[in-house]
Amino acid sequence: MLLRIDHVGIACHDLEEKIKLFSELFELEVVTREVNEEQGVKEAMLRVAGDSYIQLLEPLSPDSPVGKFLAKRGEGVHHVAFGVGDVKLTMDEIAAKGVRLLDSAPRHGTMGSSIAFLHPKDVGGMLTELVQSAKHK
Ligand code: MC0
Repeated sequence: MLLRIDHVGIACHDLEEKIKLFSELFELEVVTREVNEEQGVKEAMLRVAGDSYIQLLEPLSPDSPVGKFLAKRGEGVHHVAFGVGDVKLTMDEIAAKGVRLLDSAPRHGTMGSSIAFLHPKDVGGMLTELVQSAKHK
């Protein structure tokens, strides 16, 4: 079902500061910077290897998912995203196992991907994202 760890999403207050930290510390290339209004984030993807990334997330507002997370828990790992071949199919397979989906249909994700989130309370406390990359569409 899962093809790879696509990315680890990290919530931060200052995107540029954390881009500097992660790119210098781990010698990572910044592949893209995007604003996703629907998800309420400004973000950057830093390639670790192949199609695996660190995703840095700064909220666009305090009442967005990442804004609320920062207020409650502070900076740190926000979610883990797994690559899948067909996000809709995987959503259906996972829903059939009784796990709550946070999206009823795939949404627009970074780098032209299609994404869906699973409720953290049903996945051992880990906010989980399914990612169908643009090249698998
Ligand atoms: C909340 N909880 C988490 C969590 N956020 N647990 C683990 N990891 C997180 N990130 C826990 C809370 O502590 C709480 O537990 C329970 O889940 C419900 O949280 P809440 O605070 O009552 O509810 P909300 O309103 O903050 O909603 C949380 C929820 C929401 C996960 C449902 O953030 C959501 O729908 N997220 C999916 C969308 C998203 O995160 N988008 C931003 C990344 P207790 O025990 O206190 O009840 S966008 C992205 O990443 C895109 C750009 C991409 O990759 O392409």
